[in-house]
Amino acid sequence: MAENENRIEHEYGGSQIEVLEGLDPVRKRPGMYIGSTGPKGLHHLVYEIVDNSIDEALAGYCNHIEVTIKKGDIIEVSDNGRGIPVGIQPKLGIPAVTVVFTVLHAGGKFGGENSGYKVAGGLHGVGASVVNALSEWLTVRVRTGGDEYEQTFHRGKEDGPLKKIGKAETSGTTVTFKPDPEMFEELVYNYDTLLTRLREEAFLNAGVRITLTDERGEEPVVKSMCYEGGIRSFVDHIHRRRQLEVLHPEVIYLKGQQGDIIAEVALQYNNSYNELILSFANNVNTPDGGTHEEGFKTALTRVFNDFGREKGYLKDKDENLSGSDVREGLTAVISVKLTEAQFEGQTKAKLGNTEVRSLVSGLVYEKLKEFFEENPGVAKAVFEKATQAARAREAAKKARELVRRKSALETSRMPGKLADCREKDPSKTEIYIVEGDSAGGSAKMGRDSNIQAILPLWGKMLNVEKARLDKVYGNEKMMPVVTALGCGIGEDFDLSKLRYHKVFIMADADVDGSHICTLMLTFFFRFMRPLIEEGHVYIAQPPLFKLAKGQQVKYAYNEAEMSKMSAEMGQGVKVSRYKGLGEMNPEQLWETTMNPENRVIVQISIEDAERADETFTILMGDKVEPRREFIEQNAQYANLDI
Ligand code: TSJ
Repeated sequence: MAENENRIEHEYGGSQIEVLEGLDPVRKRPGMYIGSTGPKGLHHLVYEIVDNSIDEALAGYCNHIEVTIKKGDIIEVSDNGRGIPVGIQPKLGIPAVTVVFTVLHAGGKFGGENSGYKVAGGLHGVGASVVNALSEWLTVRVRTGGDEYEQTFHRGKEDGPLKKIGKAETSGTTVTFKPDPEMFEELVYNYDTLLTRLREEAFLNAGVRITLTDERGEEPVVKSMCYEGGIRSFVDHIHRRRQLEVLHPEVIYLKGQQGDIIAEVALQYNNSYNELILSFANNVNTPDGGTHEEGFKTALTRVFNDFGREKGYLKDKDENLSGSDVREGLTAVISVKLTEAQFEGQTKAKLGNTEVRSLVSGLVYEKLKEFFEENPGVAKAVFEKATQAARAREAAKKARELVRRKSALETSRMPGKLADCREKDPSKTEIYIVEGDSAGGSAKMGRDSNIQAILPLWGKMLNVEKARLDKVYGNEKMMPVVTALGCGIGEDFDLSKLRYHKVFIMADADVDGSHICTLMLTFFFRFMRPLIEEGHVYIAQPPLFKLAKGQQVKYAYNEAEMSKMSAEMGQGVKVSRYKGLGEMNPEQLWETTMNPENRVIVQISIEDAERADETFTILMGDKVEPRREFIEQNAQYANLDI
């Protein structure tokens, strides 16, 4: 029997027979183990390896993790921990390190009781063997007990046994791997994606230094991150990056422990109208929240109301502040660490452990109340903010009722500029939201009026950043969008009333156009989030170039495509660049951008919208200098992504 195979006992026909199982299942169904074989899965490989070093750091034996993207998109992860044990694992009779890389789900188990406090673990928590199975080749080097060891693998199978290769002055583990082109659709790593995730890890693990190096260009790009303030620095970072003005100078930090659960909360208020709560369980983001977030929210509302009544901020006649009132302008990071995290929901993005709810709510109630007692100035500022939010909420309710009454009288009239489609079944219809009347005109003439509706936008854009719900109700640019979509906004939002299941934003492929896209996405993100979450929002991609040669006409959507096409078409090809949608005649617009048969569209994910929201905040910020710097740094993003 091969050494790298895993023996699993199965009951079969009353007698026990032994079934051999290696890493083949991983290569047969990679999606089961890493979620996808697209870019997400590719990046997930890195996190799986890094998580092991994070565990070592949490156990208290490692404080530096280096991640390098080498030429050819080869990844190297190195730490200064104790080194993966190289001793023979009694049950399988091979070195523990070999077990880690060749046996499914073996990660961390060999350490027994002394293996330390293991909490890291990605969405799938499957570890090094899965990365090994999905790598064309992988090398592990371990420095421990004064010696250096090495073992190499190809597609999950060892090339030979673990070898001693020399002496070592220090201890640690280095893993180098090349993702297998047979397994992944895309093999190129995105520096920013890795940087964002690793920075998050650095925030969540205070004091651990994480260095990311990109060696693919001419000069290496190095970013080293270490935050002594942990999640406090995280909140501070978010406020700085978004240029938000804070209502109190210090980030409020609360920490508590109960049994083997550790909970940390960092929060600070800013003068915007948005709430941003990021929650993590064992360093894994939980975008759908769960018990830690619930505990936090309940306690926050209770602190405001109890403390507000005690101090007279809330009078007897006043109603209680609502959850959304006390979270307006709040940025919070919640991080819990526990041995047996239960992730729930279809995407495992929600924490389920009930004991966490009471720990977090108790912690926040006690400690935040105490903080407000000791810092009356801060308490006053945040109470004023929450009270104003409550007033705005009342105003929005009135505005909404006004709109409702009006539309009841007018039998919910559609906006005058909407060119509706004939089909009434929303699952078959599309709406194109188009900036500018001239492009709108072409779109109206070029569309398939059976299923495609066109809504031209006009007038001055609503400053989404400064607008609460009540402002949206009176806005002449955004209300037609709200009316045409038919599903309301904010708490009123009802996706079942959506009048078109595909919502396209169509704008010029230039800086202004990308700005419009960003604005619209931000609007949807803030006021109609489920629309994006359920995948109804798309961006139409008009071509950038037209190539003509005699009767032959082709369109290209980027420079590279244009060069390639131009070469293919040979001599005498005339290339023209479209400056805007308005330059296209209706037939061209239909053919290149709106015809479902051959158009190029981009479906917007919640992450895209979140990024737009962040970009937007920076673009609309009051301070001019950082804005220019941001645009310069993100010029590529502005042109390509939106
Ligand atoms: F697993 C892995 F290969 F993916 C990997 C593990 C990759 C990298 C880059 C680092 C590590 C790793 C593992 N770093 N540090 C450790 N530590 C242990 O495995 C270890 C060492 C000693 C003991 C002990 O009880 O003495 C226990 C453990 C779990």
